Amino acid sequence: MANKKPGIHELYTQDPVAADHLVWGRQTDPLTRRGFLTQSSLIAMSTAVGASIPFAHLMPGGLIPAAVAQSSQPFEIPGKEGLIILNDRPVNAETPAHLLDDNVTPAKYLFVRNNGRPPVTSTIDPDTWTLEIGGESAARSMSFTIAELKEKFEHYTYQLQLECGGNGRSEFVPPASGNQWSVGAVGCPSWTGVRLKDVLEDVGIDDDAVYVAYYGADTHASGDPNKVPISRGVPVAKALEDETLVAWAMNGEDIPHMNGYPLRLVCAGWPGSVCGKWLNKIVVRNRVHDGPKMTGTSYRVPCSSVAPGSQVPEDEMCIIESMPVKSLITFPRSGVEHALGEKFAVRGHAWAGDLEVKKVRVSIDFGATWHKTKLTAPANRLAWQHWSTDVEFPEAGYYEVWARATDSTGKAQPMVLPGWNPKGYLNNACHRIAVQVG
Ligand SMILES: Nc1nc2c(c(=O)[nH]1)N[C@H]1C(S)=C(S)[C@@H](COP(=O)(O)O)O[C@H]1N2
Ligand SMILES: [Mo]
Repeated sequence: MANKKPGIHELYTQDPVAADHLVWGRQTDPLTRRGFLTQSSLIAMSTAVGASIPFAHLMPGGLIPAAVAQSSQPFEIPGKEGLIILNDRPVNAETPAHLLDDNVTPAKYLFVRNNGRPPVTSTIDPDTWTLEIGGESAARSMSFTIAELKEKFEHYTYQLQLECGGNGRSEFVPPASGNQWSVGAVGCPSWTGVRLKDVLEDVGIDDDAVYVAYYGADTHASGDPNKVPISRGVPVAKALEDETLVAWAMNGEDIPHMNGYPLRLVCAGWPGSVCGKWLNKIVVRNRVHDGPKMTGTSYRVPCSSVAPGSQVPEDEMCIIESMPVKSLITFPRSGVEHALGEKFAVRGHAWAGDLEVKKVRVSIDFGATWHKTKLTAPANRLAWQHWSTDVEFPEAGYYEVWARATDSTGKAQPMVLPGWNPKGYLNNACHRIAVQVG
């Protein structure tokens, strides 16, 4: 991680003073905030705006060029639209809640969470791409081309939700390092592929198998070819569920490059990090997998709750399994104006990790009273569900609409922040939108 170079945006959101120092070459004058771009940062800045900057010598220190700041888009991600880019090295981008309104998330609106450098598009050939199966508890080593997977095993299509374990991280206090996701590191496209269980049955797995893990073709952010950016896994039982897919298609088309083209694992309901992108290897392990991002504080939370800001010993951290119950308000967008007396239609989705959502309720009085909504059944297991209702406001003024889902075991979302944890995972607090009624 030490060698990882953050982009301009990440630098400025995380530590503006240090960013100034880095980009502007020296500490800027605190009064005038005027500094001097070094030659190399001038080049970086020009690259970011896509042109030379004639008056660069007059730019106040610490200024993020408006072309970059106003759009909050340092660059475009091919095939994506309207995403908020949180980091450009590696690329991490989330979807504003109102763009997640579709029941099946379109490719252009699926968030991107990269831990390293994706394989370069020109090096990816779906015809020669192979998936290797191995590991100490695989009965043998085998390798399949995508054509062989398609030919040998039955195809399945499921709508499966994907949510980053760190979704909602930006709200934790004290703050947790990492991408400052708001609510949009989630989506629920439809995936087509073969069942991992069918592939593993064909290869054969030994009785001592404990975990099934993935490797992908992306490389470490530091550029070190000997380092793996991420390799995570799940216990055998989760890997062998009907809905765990080795997928080559999303919404009936090739998977977008940034989401794992040409092959990815989709193992829904758990942190998105178990769904290996650019999938080229599966290992069946005789122990809990120990790849990068499986250990330490990565995708782990204190086994029992701790005071915010605590130091938690490693052996008291537990691997995150099923994600907690959660919901989103996807219509209307926050900040909307509404005429008093007219019905106010509100809707969104809800999901609950391995479980189903039993009910979603909404409140317009900061959680004092709750109203029922109409909730649909999931398209299939591990797909998000849709809820909708009409709300009436008693008088003009500022309101917030809060949504709160309850899972099939009766557990509801917390209205505010759930348990603090060192890396800021599992924030399933109620989503809320602002409404001006006039
Ligand atoms: N090979 C590989 N797989 C990966 C990752 C990665 O960086 N490399 N990121 C993981 C994480 S942390 C998440 S949340 C999901 C994100 O999937 P998406 O980018 O398609 O939305 O992919 C997972 N699979
Ligand atoms: Mo993630």
